[in-house]
Amino acid sequence: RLPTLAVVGATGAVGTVMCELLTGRRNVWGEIRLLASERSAGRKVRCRGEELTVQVLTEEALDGVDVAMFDVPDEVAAHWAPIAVSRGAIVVDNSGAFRMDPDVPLVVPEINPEQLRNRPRGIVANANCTTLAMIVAVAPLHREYGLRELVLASYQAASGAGQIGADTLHDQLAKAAGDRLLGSRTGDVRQAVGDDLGPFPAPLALNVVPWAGSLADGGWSSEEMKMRNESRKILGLRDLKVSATCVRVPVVTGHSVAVHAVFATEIDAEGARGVLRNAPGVIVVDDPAAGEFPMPIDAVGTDPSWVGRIRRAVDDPRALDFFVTGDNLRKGAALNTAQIAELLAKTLTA
Ligand code: 2RA
Repeated sequence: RLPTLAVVGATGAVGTVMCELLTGRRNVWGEIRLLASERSAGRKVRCRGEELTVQVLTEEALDGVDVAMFDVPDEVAAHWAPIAVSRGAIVVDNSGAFRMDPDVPLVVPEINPEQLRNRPRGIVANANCTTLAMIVAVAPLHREYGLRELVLASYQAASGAGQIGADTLHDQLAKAAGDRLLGSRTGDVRQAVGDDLGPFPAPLALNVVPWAGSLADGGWSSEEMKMRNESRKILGLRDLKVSATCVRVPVVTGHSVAVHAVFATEIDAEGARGVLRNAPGVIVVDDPAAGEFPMPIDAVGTDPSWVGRIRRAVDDPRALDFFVTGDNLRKGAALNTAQIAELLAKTLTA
């Protein structure tokens, strides 16, 4: 019997991409069950060529599920994931509820798939989308050169804040369109965009907002702390120095990160390019003379992390600077979750 899969949170921005991925990827599942809140129940969603009706998430709806992919808010995951486990499922959770739990592995299949074996709580966590885009490129460089420090600046897309984030950006762009004074001394973007800021603390259209997540200690944002803590856990480097500045930019989908990585040994750009060309889940797009850079408009809808602008730091032969872009709804969320779930399916059917 092929395992039964549940998609919990099937109608959100990430859940929708999960259903698209299940249609396009090699089929390893028997029944697929789509679950969501009462608000979305009854909706019809095409998945794997079938039209499925979204059911309400209840304890009974989880019965018989072998693997459950969760994409719901932290508090919903914290409540429902243990229930799904108690009903017999292995949960792959895309929220932040369990990522730093020492009894929950934080898995990126290209980097630490062996950690899937040890899951005392029956839950496997999926990393934050900003961490994922970057870590897929950083890990192979770490294996080759020994990572010591990361200094990061993110350029995060609106859809990282969910469908409401993408909708808010489109609405604001529509309100701002055509007014050529906007953004100049005489054109007030705040006034043009109005009070509806959606999930963002300031207008995103024609702007960048150096904030994502909630306020953490010392003036850091929760998103910045996630980049630090999750990088340490995934790479198994408890003392890795990480400083991140997370910034929201007016891009619909595709998170980017400018990376300054310091290694134990000297590194050169061509050697790093070679390592990255051979790394799973990475595509090198690095020909500035030809105008080729990794950018969200090209990376959206694709699976890999796109890496470019690779150069050795001028002032430190052990440091490398590069730019990485990935689809935050795919590798940053739905794809990594699906890859983990597929590895679990393999062990269940072996
Ligand atoms: C964001 N990383 O982009 C968050 C969502 N997981 O807002």
